[in-house]
Amino acid sequence: MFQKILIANRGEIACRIAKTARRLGVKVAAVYSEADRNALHVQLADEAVFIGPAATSQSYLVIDKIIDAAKQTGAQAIHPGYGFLSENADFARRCQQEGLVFIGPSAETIETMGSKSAAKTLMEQSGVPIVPGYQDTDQATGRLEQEAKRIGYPVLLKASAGGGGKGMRLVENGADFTAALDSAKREALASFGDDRMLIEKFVPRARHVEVQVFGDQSGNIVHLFERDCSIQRRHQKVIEEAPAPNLPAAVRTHLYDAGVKAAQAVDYVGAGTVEFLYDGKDDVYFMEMNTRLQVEHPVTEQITGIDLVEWQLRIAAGEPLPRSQERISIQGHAMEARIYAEDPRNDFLPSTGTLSTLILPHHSTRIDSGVAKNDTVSPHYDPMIAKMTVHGATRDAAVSALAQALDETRIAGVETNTHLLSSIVAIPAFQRGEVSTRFIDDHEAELFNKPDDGFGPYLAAVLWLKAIRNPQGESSPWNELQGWRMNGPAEETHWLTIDNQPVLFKLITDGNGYVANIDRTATAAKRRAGTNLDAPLEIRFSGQCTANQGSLTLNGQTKKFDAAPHKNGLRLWYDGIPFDIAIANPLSPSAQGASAEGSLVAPMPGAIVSLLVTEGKDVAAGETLLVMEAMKMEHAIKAPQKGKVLAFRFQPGDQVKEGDLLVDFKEGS
Ligand code: MV4
Repeated sequence: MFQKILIANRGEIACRIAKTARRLGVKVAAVYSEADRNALHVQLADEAVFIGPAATSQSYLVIDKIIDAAKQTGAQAIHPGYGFLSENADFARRCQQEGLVFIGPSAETIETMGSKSAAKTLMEQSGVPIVPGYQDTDQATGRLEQEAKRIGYPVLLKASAGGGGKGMRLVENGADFTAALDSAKREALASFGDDRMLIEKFVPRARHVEVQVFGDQSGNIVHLFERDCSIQRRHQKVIEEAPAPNLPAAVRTHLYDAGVKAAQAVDYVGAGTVEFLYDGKDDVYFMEMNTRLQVEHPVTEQITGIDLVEWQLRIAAGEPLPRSQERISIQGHAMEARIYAEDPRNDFLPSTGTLSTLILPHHSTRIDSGVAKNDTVSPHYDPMIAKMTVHGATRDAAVSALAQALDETRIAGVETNTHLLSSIVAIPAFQRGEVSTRFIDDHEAELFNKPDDGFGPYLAAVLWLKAIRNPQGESSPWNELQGWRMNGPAEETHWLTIDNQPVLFKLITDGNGYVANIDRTATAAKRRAGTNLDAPLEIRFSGQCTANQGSLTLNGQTKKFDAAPHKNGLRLWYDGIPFDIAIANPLSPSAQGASAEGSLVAPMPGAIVSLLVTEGKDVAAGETLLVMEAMKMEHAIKAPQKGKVLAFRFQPGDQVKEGDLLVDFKEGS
């Protein structure tokens, strides 16, 4: 076994690899960028090497810096984790030239599998089923069009160099072919610098099933069963499980056989994943092979009891596969959910900020995370906060455990997909194992509808404000804003923002409860409460609250809630459902009305991609003014209302900070 390895990664996967290495008595050297000085993966390592600025192109992706770090620390091997340099054939080759062990397959294997068309051709020759299609070198438009017709519409265009759905287009009929081809090629060229295309018959409502394989240096190959990763959003997996539900026994056997055959065809060494499309009936088709450890490997670890990183290290060190196929078996069912810092209601835009609250379940749940409370989610890296993996005797048990784990999660300071994940797990079709790649689209209404929040969360927020501003009755600067009368019922005032309007809550103690008197002019509040807009709004309620939890009784119903500071307001989990409530500062001018400027600032740090209108131009509400790129995604900045673009403050290529004003804009026309 190695004495020391270098982990060329960060975040949860770097932490996960470090834990296994240390358990095996292998010393761990980490690398870290400027943004990661205090990161968990650095704390878990025996030593760490600084490799430069936060931007990955200047740190984690620089081959020379990683090789230097390995030499400097005397590491014998490099574990690339996933992402970054993990599927970079040049890097694997360079390790070899420098006398370092790359923990993964050969550079040739990485190269072959890196080209979708080369991989498909090889798989076809090796007897692995592939989706009927065209993956040859002749890329003339006429030829591609002719092949699409032969295959039969609908077809899917895929970038040969691609992945993650980039450069992918569904073409329903011949009339749309050339336009779709042009746009797919353009996207592929921009993303991969390579616009070669392959064409496939479209498999409707496909499922994504993948086989975990392992090979050793003597040519032995085994599989560790399959995972189902069909629940995805924008080609990003969000829930994975093992084994795949509702998979007929014959399909399962066929799948393992195809996975092992694929690995054999490239003399596979180490951990690999062979991805297949399953048509939901009798057929599976090879899609691609990932020549690395996958994010979702914990579900396989849970059902097999095997530490996949340990196997990777042993195999890279020259040991044989630790177990033969007969000695690898499935125990129960495992499910993983990925918690991301992103906003599902805003097109899954990544959300940066400080994890001011981070409470993850600790009973019967495996947590893989690379962050701690008060760490920041930066725009430079993948916004995954944590993976939670549960294991049950049956799939039903795993579903319940995952539901509970998600319900116990409390994160504030950034937006997260936690509630979306809870909603997915609550859908009966999911509970029956009826998953497909269209699952999130098919259940959009149930998954994204804003819950009917009524007035409860706002009154809970008032109780919370009361608790944090005056915990033991001592005075605080906030109390100075509050009315005070010598003889009369105690009256407090609290401001909250409802539908972008500041709303005044006057709170009068009345017996064991309170009467909230809500500002007559607060039309948004009244609309929410469903009252006559002219009537004074008085609500009787009772409840109690500490700094982080409370209960509220309204209309005879009592609801519990948890609360935490969130950005400039608070996040409430009212009856288990998260609500974000902004606290209005009655003294600030922006509280006088919704700020039109708000949407013309950079929502996160990034770079300006393009300016879409000329300065001085009149624009309609919602018209896209410019495009910026942040966290590897393009984001359109739109006119908040009808108006005129006076000036752009930045040019394409400029870097902008979160909150930077991007456009001088005049409302009206
Ligand atoms: C497909 C497909 C249907 N038919 N190929 C490939 C890359 C991946 N991110 C999406 N891919 C698909 N390839 C054929 N011939 C459907 C998808 C697909 C998908 C696959 C797995 C999981 C989620 C998906 C969501 C949309 C489309």
